[in-house]
Amino acid sequence: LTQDELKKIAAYKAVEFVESGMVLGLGTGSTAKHAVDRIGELLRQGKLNNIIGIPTSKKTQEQALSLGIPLSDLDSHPTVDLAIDGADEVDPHLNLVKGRGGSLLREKMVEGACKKFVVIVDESKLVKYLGGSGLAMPVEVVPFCWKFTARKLQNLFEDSGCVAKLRNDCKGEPFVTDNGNYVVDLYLKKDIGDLQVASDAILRIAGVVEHGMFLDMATTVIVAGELGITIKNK
Ligand code: DER
Repeated sequence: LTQDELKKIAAYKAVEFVESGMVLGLGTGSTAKHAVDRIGELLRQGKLNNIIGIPTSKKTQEQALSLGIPLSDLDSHPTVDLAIDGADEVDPHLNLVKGRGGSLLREKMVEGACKKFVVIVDESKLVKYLGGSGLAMPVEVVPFCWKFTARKLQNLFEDSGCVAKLRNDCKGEPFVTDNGNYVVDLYLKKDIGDLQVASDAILRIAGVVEHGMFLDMATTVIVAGELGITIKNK
C-alpha cells in the first residue's frame, strides 16, 4: 500500500464518526483532504445531511466549497462537534506536531473548540518523542523583527541542538500564513523534555503567535499501517 492509500484508509475510517447534523472541523493537509472528499461524497449520496463545516485553512475552505459542503466559522459556531485532521508527528501520549502545511493557528483554534478531535495518520507519523522525526517543529511568528523572535526560539532550545529557520515558499520568499504571519521552523536534535514547559516558554516570546505542538488535544488517533488500522483513544 502506498503512503497515500494508507492516508485515505485512515481518513475514511475517521469519517465513520461523522453523524448528520454535526458541526465539523475540517482539517488541512494531504490526509485531511481525503476526509473532506469523503464527507462531500456522503453528502452528495444523501448518506449524510445537515453538516456544517468549519475549515482550518483557505485551502480546505476552497476544497469544501467545491464539494458543496456548507461552511461557517467559529464566530457562528464556537463549539464544534468533531474535528478530523492530520498530523506531522504523534507521540505515545497522543501529543502532536502539526503545522508543516502552515495552518497550525486556525487548526489549533478549531480543534481547541471541538468536543472530539480525531487525528488521522499513516504509521510513518508515529514518533517516540515530539521533534523526534528531526523534521520541522513549526512556530507562527509576526513578520515584524522575525529574526529577533527566531533567535529567541533558537536560544530557548539550544540544549536540544535547536536550529531555527524561516520557512520560505517555492519562490524563495518568506512563506506567509492565511493570517499574514511568517513561520519559523525549529529543527531539534534531542528531546525537549517537558512539553508543557516548552509550550509555555515559546508562548511567552512576544513575537510568537502560536506553535505546532498540540498537547493533550487529540481524543482519538487513527493510524493506518501495512498491517491494518489501529485506533488509539486518549
Ligand atoms: O499542517 C498540518 O497541520 C497538517 O495537518 C499536517 O500536520 C499533516 O499533513 P499531511 O496529512 O499532508 O501529512
